[in-house]
Amino acid sequence: MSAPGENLRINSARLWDSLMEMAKIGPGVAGGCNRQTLTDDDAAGRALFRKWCEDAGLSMGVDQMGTMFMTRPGEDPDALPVYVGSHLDTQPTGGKYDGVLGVLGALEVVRTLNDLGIKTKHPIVVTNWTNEEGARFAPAMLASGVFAGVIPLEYAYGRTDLEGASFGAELERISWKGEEEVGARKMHAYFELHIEQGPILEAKEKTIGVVTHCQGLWWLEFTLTGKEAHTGSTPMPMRVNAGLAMARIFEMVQEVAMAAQPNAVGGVGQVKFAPNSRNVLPGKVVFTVDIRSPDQAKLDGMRAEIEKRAAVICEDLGVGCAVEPVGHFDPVTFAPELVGRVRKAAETLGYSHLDIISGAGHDACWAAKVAPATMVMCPCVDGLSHNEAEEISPEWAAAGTDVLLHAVLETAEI
Ligand code: HGY
Ligand code: MN
Ligand code: MN
Ligand code: MN
Repeated sequence: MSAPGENLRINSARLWDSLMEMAKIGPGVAGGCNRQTLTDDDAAGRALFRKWCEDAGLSMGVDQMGTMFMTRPGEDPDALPVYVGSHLDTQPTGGKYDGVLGVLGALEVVRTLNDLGIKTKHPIVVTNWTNEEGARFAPAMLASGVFAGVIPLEYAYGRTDLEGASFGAELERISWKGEEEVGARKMHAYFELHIEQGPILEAKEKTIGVVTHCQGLWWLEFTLTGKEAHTGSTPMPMRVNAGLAMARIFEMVQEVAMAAQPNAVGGVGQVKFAPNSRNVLPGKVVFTVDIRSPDQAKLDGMRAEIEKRAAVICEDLGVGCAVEPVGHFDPVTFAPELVGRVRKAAETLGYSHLDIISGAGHDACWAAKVAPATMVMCPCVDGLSHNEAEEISPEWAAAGTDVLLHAVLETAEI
């Protein structure tokens, strides 16, 4: 099928209006969004997205993880669909575009095809994956991980948030537990548009990221056991200080990640002290170490070194140390044929572009396990994301969605 012409573009104003409308649901306190997965705000965002899709003639399917599949029929009923999606859930202090651009960009592709009366051979399925962020329920990319057959459904249902609510109960509570068996759907291809969430494209003044790979990840949940005691009257030598062990492990993770440069990262975003009282030494400290690299050996090597050195740190302090991997995927190579279509689309449309490895994880990483998959990226201001100040320009949003339109159309075949 010949590639679509350079004049085929999406409706940029309509896309931007939809982004701004969705951003009003679960607003943050500083201009971003707090639409965490399976909250009432998430349910409201899902309802709005469903209305927009049904107004565009799409029919809804929902699987047992609550993932929304909105189908535009194809001319060939036997042709496997082309899936195009991302996620509507956000971080607690998230931006307006992380995930949302990919879902509403996919909807804009369909809206544009409707405007032009373009029919495709393969159906197109606009997809909203449940719990991509992993902020409330670890791990990230939970629903797509179950879809790819890597994470068991029961394990996912049993995941709990900091208040002890379970994923399965919350999915029922907001009435988004579907009947479809997770993973029963087969994909012809999967595309995901996403903001870069890093500084490279903006710094190199490139409009489109042609995503060839995504770095791999480990989330290691540490549970350190100390002895609760008075912070005032307990002599230093008598302390079994889990908080001190935590601090030394944080410093060590930084050291390991810096020693693994140039393509490695490591850090901690969440810590839970118990009893979390100012004048009680913590009896329990729970935190998740997040390490990533596009290099498999480096990724697994960092994990081994961190676990080994953490055990020594804790032994020195008499602190108990348990580690549980709560998230993992290996470095991902996206489908070269689809990557080539993204690159060609950027060239046809006259957008500057750069091959890039995704620093952040995405549902595309699990989709790539079960189908040819790839991503399209656009820059974000100062490379900032997972921050309410996350910002992109309407031009970047439109450019990314134009490229998505062309690559999807070439794959879904007119
Ligand atoms: O953690 C990630 O990379 C994604 O933002 N969930
Ligand atoms: Mn995302
Ligand atoms: Mn994110
Ligand atoms: Mn592995």
